[in-house]
Amino acid sequence: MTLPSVKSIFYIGVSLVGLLFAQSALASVPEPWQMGLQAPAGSIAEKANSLHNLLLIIITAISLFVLALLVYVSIRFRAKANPVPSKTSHNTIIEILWTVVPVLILVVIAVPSFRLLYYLDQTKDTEMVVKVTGNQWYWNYEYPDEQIGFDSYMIDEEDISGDQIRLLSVDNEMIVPAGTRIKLLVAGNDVMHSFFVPSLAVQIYSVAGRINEAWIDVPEEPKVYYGQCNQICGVNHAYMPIVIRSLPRDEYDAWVENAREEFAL
Ligand SMILES: [Cu+2]
Repeated sequence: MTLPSVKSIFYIGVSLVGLLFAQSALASVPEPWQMGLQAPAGSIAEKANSLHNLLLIIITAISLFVLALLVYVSIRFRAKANPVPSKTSHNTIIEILWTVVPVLILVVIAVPSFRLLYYLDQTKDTEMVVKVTGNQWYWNYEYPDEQIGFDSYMIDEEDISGDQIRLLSVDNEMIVPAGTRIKLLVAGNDVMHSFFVPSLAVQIYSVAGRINEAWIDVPEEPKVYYGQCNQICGVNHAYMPIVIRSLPRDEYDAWVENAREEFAL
């Protein structure tokens, strides 16, 4: 069987599992008993997802191979079947093989891995900027070009209403236009935090005194993306979620107009 067909069978399997655990089309949010990663959104997340799928095939094959070898030697060379053990200490061919083959496997992994790293490292062709600042224990979002800035706090459990999600919904969401490439400038105000939105495959540290740069590709379809702080930052670390809501351009423009008054810098 050739590799592509193994791969396609694997992807069909993954898609079937995906269907079983289908997520809400309107939000990227962790699901109870979720299998695998959240559905990827945007070009970075799609590339990260396919790298993950490739690695899954490779590590599964390696694990099964090692298991098969262990089972084989445990049976073939057990004391009963092999009372006089071999005193072999060297075997040049095997030593070359177990050096060269892992090197080749690492090269196969390194190529797409570096390609992805360089892809997400270059913040170019972005259409707008949002500055994100981590605080104990909330996020602050600033839109420098629009002169908007506001804090974003988690909604307490007792105040949850409607379709809000416990531990994930916030009072002021980061609103962005759908189908836009956005530059994130991530800074910190106190201890280290980490801005992490799994479905967009963005995770970047928020550190006081420096600005880290990242970018996200927000897909065309309006959606809500949920994330959380991903760096232990104190007693309320678990209570500073991230919500990015993408809106159609006209709704976004209306929001900006309103926010210019409500959240003027
Ligand atoms: Cu934290």
